[in-house]
Parts: sequence; C-alpha cells; structure tokens
Amino acid sequence: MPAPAVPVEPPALQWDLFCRVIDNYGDAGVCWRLARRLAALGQRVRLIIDDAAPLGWMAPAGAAGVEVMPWPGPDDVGDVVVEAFGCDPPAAHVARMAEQARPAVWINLEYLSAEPYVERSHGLPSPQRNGLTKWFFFPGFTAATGGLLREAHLLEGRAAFDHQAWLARLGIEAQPGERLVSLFCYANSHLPALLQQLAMAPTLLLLTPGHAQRQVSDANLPPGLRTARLPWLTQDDFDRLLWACELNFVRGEDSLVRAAWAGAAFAWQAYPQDDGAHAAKIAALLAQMQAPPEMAAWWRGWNGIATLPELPDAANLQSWTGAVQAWRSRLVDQAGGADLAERLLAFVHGKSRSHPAA
Ligand code: TRH
Repeated sequence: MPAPAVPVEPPALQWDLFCRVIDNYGDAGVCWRLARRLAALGQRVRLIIDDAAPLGWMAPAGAAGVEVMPWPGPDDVGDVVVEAFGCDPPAAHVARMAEQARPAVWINLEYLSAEPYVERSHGLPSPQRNGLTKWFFFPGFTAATGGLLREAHLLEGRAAFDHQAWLARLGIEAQPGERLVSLFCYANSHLPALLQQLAMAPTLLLLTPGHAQRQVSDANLPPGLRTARLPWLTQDDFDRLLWACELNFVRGEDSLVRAAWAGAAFAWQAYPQDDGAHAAKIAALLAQMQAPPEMAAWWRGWNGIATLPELPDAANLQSWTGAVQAWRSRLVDQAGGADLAERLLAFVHGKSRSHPAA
C-alpha cells in the first residue's frame, strides 16, 4: 500500500515590503504588522521604509525574521515585492524586477475600506509598461477581499488579559466605579462636547500622544472626568490599551481593526478628506458592522457629518459592544479563519504558479 501523502510546505519566500511614511502612523503601523505577521508564518521579510522613526516606539524590539532597511532597499530582488498603498518602489528596483527570468510577484497593498468597490477590485491585475504585472490586493471585511491582519492566538491573549496589572505597570489606577475610555483621534471640534458627555459617568480618559493630548487640557475638564496622559506605546501595548477600556475612540486604518479585535464599544474617526470621501467610508463601515442606529448616529456626529447626539449611558452602550462583538465573530469566522497575511500568502502562491519563468 502506498504511504499516505505528507503535505509539503511550500518553501519560505523572500518578501520585500516597500513603505513610504506619507502622513500619520498608519503606513508604518500596517506595514510593520504585516511584516511581523508574514515572518510569524515562516516567511523572510525585508521592510524597506523611508522613515523608520515610528518603529522606534511601535516595535522597539523588532521581530525575528524581519529585517528593517532604509529606502531604497536591497540591490537584489526577492520572490515577492509588496508596495504599500501605491508607494512606488524605487525605479532601479522595478528595472531589476523587469530583468528577472522569473519575475517577482508584485503586489500593491491597498487602503482598507468597507465600500463595494473593494470586492470588485481585489485581486485584479494591473499590466505595467515594462511587461510586468502588478496585482491589487485589497484588505477588507468580507471573504471576497484580502481580509484583516490578525495574529495567531490574538483573541486568546485578549481573553486572558489582566487589565489591572497592565494599567499598574503604566502607573495608571482607576478609582472605584470609574470607567476607562481611550482617545486616539485627529483634530475634532466635537471634543469639548465629548468631554461633557463622558463626564455624565465617572470616567478616566486615557489620552494618546499627539492630537488627543493637545486638544484636552486638565484646566477645562468637567467634574466627573479625569485624564491620564499616555506615552507612545508599542503596538502590542496599544492593543492592550484597547482591551483595557470599555469604550475606545480610534482613528485611521490600523487602530480601527484593533478596536474590532478588542471587542469593546468604539467610535471611529475617519481621516477627514476635503472632498468628503470619508462620509461614504463611514456609511459603508457602519452598514458592514450592522451598527445599531444610535451608534451610527453618534459616529456620524463625531465625524462632522451630522449633529452629535448624546452618548448613551453605560447600559445603552451595551448595544454598541454587542454589535462590535457580533461583527468580530463574523470577521474571525470568514474565509476559513484566514487573516490578511494568510490570504496574501495563498494569493502569491497562486500567482507564482500561474506566472512561470518568462
Ligand atoms: O496614524 P493614523 O491616523 O494613520 C492613518 C491611516 O493609515 C489612514 O489609512 C491614512 O489614510 C491616514 O493615516 C493618512 O491611524 P492608524 O492607521 O490607526 O495608525 C496608527 C498606528 O499607530 C497603529 O499601528 C497603532 C499605532 N500606535 C502605537 O503603536 N502606539 C501608540 O501609542 C499609538 C497612539 C498608536
């Protein structure tokens, strides 16, 4: 009788992940999480980044299997080239890619959105003038997209998390009966109103560096509200911050995903765009989350699209928490539980096979 077939693991690929830091921290944040996740899946990763400064606080310890390199990166070409957010790898690197007998799989990792165009565009080829093909890979919230980054055992870690011990390490102590809320935001004219609304129940508001700390001063806090100023946290501790709070205010792309995994009530501030494109992003995300109407209304107000309603009290905030947790379950279960890195790996293996040596 023939021996049963042993599944053969494909060999580790060399990934070159190109990142330009344009604005804020999402570029570096998403690329670092992807690099680390691919390395955890046994891949070899070079993260070529034009400004590595944010990694100094996000990931001071680095990660096994990830080499951080300054732009323009290496002289050789790996098996996979990922350009984050259409950042265009250096021309010399693209020229070297075009000379390869077996071209690298070239991926453009796009921005995250819940809008319908994502499913239509995910996985499409973009033929280049030099004969190469660049593939669009869209993160997203459905099985027909590239999915979301989620580390193995993240939710188990979240379930076992001891928030009091973690807060104590940061020197933060909530008073009895005080709820914990985190704030990571852009400039927002509704902040004074938010502070008033939060003060309706005893609250300790944890302020991240930058916009949140600049806009909230201890001098004008309503009674009932206390604040603590956080240092820049590592990405892992940023996750823990969201786990420690019962209500999180997040912004941009990466912290939105982390708020989903945290499973606590949250409000998202989209990066405001002059053409108002953020309104469609918010509407699509709320629909995808199946957010209850009062949550959707508050989010719209927070994003300056409608009047800001009252924040629900703790009992009514449960409907937000329930919606986030139900959404999290749906996200985790889809595509056989594969996260973005696993879906990207499978996509790249498919393209390697369908693109034999030229
Ligand atoms: O910094 P952001 O606002 O970035 C955004 C998004 O990338 C958006 O897509 C882009 O269009 C816009 O910039 C220009 O928010 P985001 O995406 O949540 O990234 C923040 C990163 O910083 C995230 O990886 C979490 C990390 N972080 C820490 O690691 N420690 C901290 O203390 C804080 C506050 C954040």
